[in-house]
Amino acid sequence: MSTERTLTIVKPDAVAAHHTGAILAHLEQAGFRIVGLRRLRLSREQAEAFYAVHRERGFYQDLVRFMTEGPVVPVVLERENAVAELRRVMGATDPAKAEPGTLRKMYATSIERNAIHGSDAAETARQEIAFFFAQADLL
Ligand code: FUP
Repeated sequence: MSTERTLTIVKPDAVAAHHTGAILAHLEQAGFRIVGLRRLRLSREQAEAFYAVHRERGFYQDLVRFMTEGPVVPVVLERENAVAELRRVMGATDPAKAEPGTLRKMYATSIERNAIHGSDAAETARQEIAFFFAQADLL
């Protein structure tokens, strides 16, 4: 398995609860290298575009409202098998179904306010990384 990159976002709930540092420390200890990091507040248009795949779903407008309620911390992570490994340490979308020790089990409070995003496939990761970062800023 070769080195791979993926995108995580510390979501507004976890940033507001001061969990950014703990989440990043957990990811570094899990073998991820941080190769890009920003802190920003998404506009409604940006959040709609980022989650466009879900635009027909009933939860879409609530999700957009949540993702724009405060700052987020998008981070590009690198390690072997990064996409699958991030999904594993992040845990299930619904914290009630997440395994003990996963980030969502520890920090999410609902299926919507679930603390952290992780790309779901290599191609999605490439698109999501380009959404937030210029190639030259990934070191
Ligand atoms: P995940 O890849 O685990 O983040 O999950 P999805 O791509 O299925 O969903 C993306 C985001 O939509 C979730 F992180 C939270 C939100 N969501 C809801 O708010 N309600 C749902 O029923 C499903 C997803």
